Amino acid sequence: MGSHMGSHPGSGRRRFLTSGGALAAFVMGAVRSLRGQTAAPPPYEPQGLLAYGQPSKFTGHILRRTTQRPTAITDTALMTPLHELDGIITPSGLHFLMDHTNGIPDIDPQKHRLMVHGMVDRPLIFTVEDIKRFPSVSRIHFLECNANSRPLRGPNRESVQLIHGRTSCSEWTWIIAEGGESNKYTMSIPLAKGLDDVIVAWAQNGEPIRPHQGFPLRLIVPGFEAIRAVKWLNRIHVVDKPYAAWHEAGNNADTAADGKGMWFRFELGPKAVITRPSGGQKLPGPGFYEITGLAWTGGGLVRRVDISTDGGKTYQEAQLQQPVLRYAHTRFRFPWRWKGEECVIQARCTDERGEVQPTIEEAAKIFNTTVDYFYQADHFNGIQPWRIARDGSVTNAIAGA
Ligand SMILES: Nc1nc2c(c(=O)[nH]1)N[C@H]1C(S)=C(S)[C@@H](COP(=O)(O)O)O[C@H]1N2
Ligand SMILES: [Mo]
Repeated sequence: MGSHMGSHPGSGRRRFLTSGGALAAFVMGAVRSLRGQTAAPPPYEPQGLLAYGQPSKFTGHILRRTTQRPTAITDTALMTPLHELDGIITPSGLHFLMDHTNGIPDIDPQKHRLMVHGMVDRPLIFTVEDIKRFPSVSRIHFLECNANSRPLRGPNRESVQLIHGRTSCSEWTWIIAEGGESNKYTMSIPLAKGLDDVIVAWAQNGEPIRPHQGFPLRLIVPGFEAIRAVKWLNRIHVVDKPYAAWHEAGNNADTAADGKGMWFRFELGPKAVITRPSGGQKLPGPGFYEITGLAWTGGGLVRRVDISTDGGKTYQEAQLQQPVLRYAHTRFRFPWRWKGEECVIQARCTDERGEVQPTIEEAAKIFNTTVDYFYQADHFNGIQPWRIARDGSVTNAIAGA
């Protein structure tokens, strides 16, 4: 019966409904499987490591890392090991973590509530189960901290993880924004964006969102700096002007070339980062290598990525691996033969708006600052060069500059 219906869904269904023979067979089948169920032993529930699959013990070095020692009440920053990963999805346990809070709240989803109030017809309060009853959709989106990719210098700032690891990409499941911790994390988001594609997510990579990422509910604001993506979401207040809440007033106002503050500059610029070969790695000898990495943009789609192996004098187009998705990491690949000479490799992203990722010197002009001052810049998207020495070791060519 199953294959019959599968090949001709419409007519098969009609025949199934009208044919007494088929119906009789279905009822008998159901009785048989019900009997089978009552006789079956209870399912075995494995414990500990078997109940939730763990990585190989030989990959224990693939961990989030930080440049600063986390303290009880200040920022916690853990960076994704981009150089150890491939594809476009960040495993949930390796998603970067950036908190301006006093610890990860331990929220019981049964007790959690989401309130929507302010300029709405009537205020609404949802449980997590209410949220999950709405029609849902899942989409792949990156998050990137406004502080990512600062061209940091110094001994601990040599790797792609510690420079660019404040970005990760997940499949978020969501329906159609204050956090649940004690110091009231509040963010403003323009209403037009809210009605467009801001999402209340309840799942990450197919399972409930991890506590570090905002369990049980978080906001995702595709393409905007991740500081807007409120975790442990419990309140969406619809208002007619931005709040300039404490966390956004001091934290991320850039200065434009005319000297004015650029508050509420939400969208991230185009960026491509070579993850392999990258700082701290070593090429064992001359020969074939694939240059690969990730590109993304707050402008929507990555249009192209170009690779230079001569420090930016010439560029060639890399391959973009499918799928190429709006506001998602895009994997690029470029076949390359290293002849064993010293060289500088770098990647440059162009997005669908036609915006081209600037060099560090160009970025300094855009942000009206000097290259030396950049270690404090937000939204930094200058091109990151990696130097390959004759012995194959790879270092940050900004740090060495
Ligand atoms: N409630 C709450 N939401 C928050 C934060 C926070 O401290 N509290 N940090 C923000 C910042 S600065 C960033 S970069 C992202 C980081 O998301 P992640 O920790 O899931 O990677 O969450 C944002 N949402
Ligand atoms: Mo951030």
